[in-house]
Amino acid sequence: MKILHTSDWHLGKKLYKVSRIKEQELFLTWLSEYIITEEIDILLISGDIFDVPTPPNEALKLYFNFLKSLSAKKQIPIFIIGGNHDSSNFLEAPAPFLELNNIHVVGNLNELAKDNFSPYVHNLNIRDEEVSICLLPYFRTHELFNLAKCWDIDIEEGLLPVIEVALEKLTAKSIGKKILMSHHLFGSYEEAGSEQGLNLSGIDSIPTNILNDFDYVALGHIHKAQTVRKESPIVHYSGSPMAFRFSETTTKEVSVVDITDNKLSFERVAIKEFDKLLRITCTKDEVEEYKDQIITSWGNREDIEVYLEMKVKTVSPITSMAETLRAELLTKGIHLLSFQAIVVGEHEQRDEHILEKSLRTEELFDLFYKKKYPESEDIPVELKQDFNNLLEVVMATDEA
Ligand SMILES: [Mn+2]
Repeated sequence: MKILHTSDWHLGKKLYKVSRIKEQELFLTWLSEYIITEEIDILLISGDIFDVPTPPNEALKLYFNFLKSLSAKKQIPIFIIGGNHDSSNFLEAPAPFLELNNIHVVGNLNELAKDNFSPYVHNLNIRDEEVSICLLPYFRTHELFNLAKCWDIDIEEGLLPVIEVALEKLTAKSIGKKILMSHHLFGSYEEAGSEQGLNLSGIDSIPTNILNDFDYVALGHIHKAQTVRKESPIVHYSGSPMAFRFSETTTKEVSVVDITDNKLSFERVAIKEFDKLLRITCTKDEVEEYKDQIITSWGNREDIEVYLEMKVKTVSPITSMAETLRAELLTKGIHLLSFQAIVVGEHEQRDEHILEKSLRTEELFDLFYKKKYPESEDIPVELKQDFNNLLEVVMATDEA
């Protein structure tokens, strides 16, 4: 049995007032095709479906079109929990219709407080494997106070016992391999920079030892994909499918959980890139050179949207450069979203090559090769393979 875990779509989110709907649609098309070709049995979306509580029409359309087209092609159970950006009522409003298509949406803990577990625990048997999907949507402090009152829990020492009891109640109803979906901060994590702060009074991060009864914890909220615990249980943030800030440069992924012979394992799968967010900091004299480089590497790309953020250090104020540059780059399909001229003293005008910092190692290698051998077209396949192998060895050593 295969389960795909994703989160933090933030449908409708803009970058410097520019809509990302096109890329979000490309991602959802990719996801839908991936689910079909890889024969995924269950889809989990761990919160922050939308960027704002009342999303724009185009974001809503995208969401429902995705659910509809996937269900039409292959009806698999889909589980969706609310995140801190979602309005729980808004998300749950179409739930009765979605249920008809085996799509389950939970936005808050209201039913849990009434000891109605049916929205929160789903026991499934697929391909002769048993699994429970437990849904714990993003919750706020007052919801925990309410649960403490309903369940008569002493909260003098803090609210953690309430979460513990909630998890115990969920696992008590579970069978087979147990998967928990949640949208909170667990263990020690590293933020991507585009997350909104969470406020759960007195709890900065929920310790992962209260998750011991689960086998896999499918988290949302942190936009940088990462595993915060490797086993018993695996606790993993799938991350957002796209970068929301120029400072986010890590590969975007989804996670695929496999259950075979009652054994659970998981794999991180890179998403095809639908956009490129580039940052340049350079001196006024270097602008032309960088512009040409960007156009050579990323101009006229049909397959991705290219966005650029530029900081130019100059000793005298710059006039009109931004508009000319913006217009020229746009003819090559590159969107200059931000242009900032920074007036510095003569001695401060040091060149700083920030472009390199916004690239992944493989891309840096491409760039290096093109600089070194401007005549040649592409990197020879064998050389690239050797480089990738080397990279894997280095990464493996790093992790150990
Ligand atoms: Mn988010």
